[in-house]
Amino acid sequence: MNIVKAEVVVTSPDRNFVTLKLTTEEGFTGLGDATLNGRELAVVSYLQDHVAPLLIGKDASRIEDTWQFFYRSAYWRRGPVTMAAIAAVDMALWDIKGKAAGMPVYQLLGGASRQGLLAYGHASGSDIPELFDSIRKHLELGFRAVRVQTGVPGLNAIYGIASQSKETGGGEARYDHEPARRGAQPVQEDWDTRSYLRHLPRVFEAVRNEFGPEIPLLHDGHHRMTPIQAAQLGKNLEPYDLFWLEDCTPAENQESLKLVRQHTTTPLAIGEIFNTAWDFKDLIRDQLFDYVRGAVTHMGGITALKKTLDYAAMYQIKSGMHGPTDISPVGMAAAMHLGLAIHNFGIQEYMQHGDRTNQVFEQSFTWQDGLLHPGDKPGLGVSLNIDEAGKYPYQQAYLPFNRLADGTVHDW
Ligand code: KDG
Ligand code: MG
Repeated sequence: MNIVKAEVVVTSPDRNFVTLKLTTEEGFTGLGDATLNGRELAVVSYLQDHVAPLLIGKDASRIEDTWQFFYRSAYWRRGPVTMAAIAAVDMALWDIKGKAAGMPVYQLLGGASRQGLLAYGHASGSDIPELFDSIRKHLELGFRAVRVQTGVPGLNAIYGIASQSKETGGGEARYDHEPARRGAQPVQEDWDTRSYLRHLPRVFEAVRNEFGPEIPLLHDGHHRMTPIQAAQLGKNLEPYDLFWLEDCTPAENQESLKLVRQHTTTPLAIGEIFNTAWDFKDLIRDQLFDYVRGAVTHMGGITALKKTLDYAAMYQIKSGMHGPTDISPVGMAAAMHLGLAIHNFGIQEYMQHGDRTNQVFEQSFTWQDGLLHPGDKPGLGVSLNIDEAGKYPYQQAYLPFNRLADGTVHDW
């Protein structure tokens, strides 16, 4: 089952996506997501210049061997660009294996461990009334768990708060709407940790009072706290029984989680910016967190993330795979197949792609009663409409960044 064609498709329907498409001599095709938000073209070059030529003539059925070949033969290990490229190859090979076997990928991974995947949506508001409206809307949409992000008095623009985009001309408010971020320079936002730490527990108190104790609530700290600030926040949020507090400190300093853990029982999620099992290894062994945030797209694919999650399972640490809209529908499908098969599934992030994205990527997943299911089409269940993709060329876009009131750059 040799690979005869390796194409890299860049498209920007609602935001930029990078997709690897492999074709075998029998005519099977496989798709892999290689999207690295804000640095997309680096992965395009890595794939086009260094990976695609080596794929031609390779046996598509040898998934593990191909993974090891690309990881080890590069010599320069790890890093988001390399691992997104390897992830795309790995996903595409699983897709092909599923099509060749006539089975959905989750069957190849051991079959379903549950009926569907509990998914959380992103509720947000610049103030409490707006936040309540957004939570209500998510509950109406069928979400059974919600992430809560809120504006902070005195700050103009912060991570995770929906606003209306220029392009939708005042249509539905979304915080991820990339056209607002398109341009030659990243957008500057502002930050003040003390105001945030004072404000957030009041918001969660109000949300629990309004929506009751049952609904799982999540929050993303997005790497903005020092260890002691994170410890303080985790402790102050304990009465509101969070499902998780995510990325409370910058991930590079893994030791910091020891300090956070000593002070709070609020469950911790970490690792959406990690890219190998090695980034998680010591944290898992020391039981310093509760949910693995790794994305199939950024962790080197299904093969690598499954190994990490199997190791995490030995410590009762569960999955919480990253699933914002910068993970393409192909990457989301891969996450759903993996999440359905593993025993230690925790929750799946699900932000819902826009209509144009859904026209470019035809998908077979279902969303019912708050649960996602990848569907039963052979492979990953996603096909790429090349004509539609061609309508939307790459657009320069960056993630925003933060400055404090005195002008200091801060984690975003
Ligand atoms: O590309 C960056 C986003 O994926 C990230 O900011 C989203 O933190 C995020 C989340 O939890 O979805
Ligand atoms: Mg996050």
